[in-house]
Amino acid sequence: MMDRRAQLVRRLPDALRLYVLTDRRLARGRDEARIVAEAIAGGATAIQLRWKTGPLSEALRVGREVQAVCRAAGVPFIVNDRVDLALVLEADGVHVGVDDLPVAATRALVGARMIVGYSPPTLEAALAAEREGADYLGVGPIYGTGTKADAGAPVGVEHLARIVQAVRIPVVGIGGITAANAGPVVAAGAVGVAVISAVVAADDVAAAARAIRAAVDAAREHRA
Ligand code: TZP
Ligand code: MG
Repeated sequence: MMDRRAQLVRRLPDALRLYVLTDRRLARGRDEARIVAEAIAGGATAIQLRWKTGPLSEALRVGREVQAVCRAAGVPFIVNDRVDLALVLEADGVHVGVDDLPVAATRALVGARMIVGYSPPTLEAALAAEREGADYLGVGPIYGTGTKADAGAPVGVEHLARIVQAVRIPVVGIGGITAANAGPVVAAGAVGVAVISAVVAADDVAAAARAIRAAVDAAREHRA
């Protein structure tokens, strides 16, 4: 019997086609569980609980709700930043960046229990993260974005392509991605796209997810 992480790792190239990250500030009063349910109805294939404001006890409560929605749909549930929260929730994965615990320390804490994602600021950091046990990478910001204040300047799809070619683990692009510009991200070799505002802030969350998913699937089809 393959363990849970091994099964997830094998599914990752498909599970990361449309990776939707929550953001309470952009949700216009709609709660995370509702946004996530609608995003999944529209075709989101992975969900990340991205909690930047408010107490962790609240994150735990919201995380349980979001996780239940993901479980019912068979969609991976990944926790951003907080390894402790991911462990308590028994999430499918945890995603860390330069301001969080390093990949090696994260892997040491979660063992083989869950997948580990990382946001590498450079090609060298991408290679190091792969060596240290990251299962996938999120590279960005690909395009300009107002969602993450410290995201830095856009890195572009050429930088993304260089990382895709250098590592064996799946890579998603993130930052300023919409249905209109997702194609080039996938054409550069990403398995999919990670999105916040284009889905979470949309009037019709399901329709927004559906449009981006269609763009990703079309670009993947074109590449195959
Ligand atoms: N990391 C790099 S850019 C970004 C993150 C979390 C924000 C992505 O949000 P949006 O609204 O899809 O540009
Ligand atoms: Mg982080």
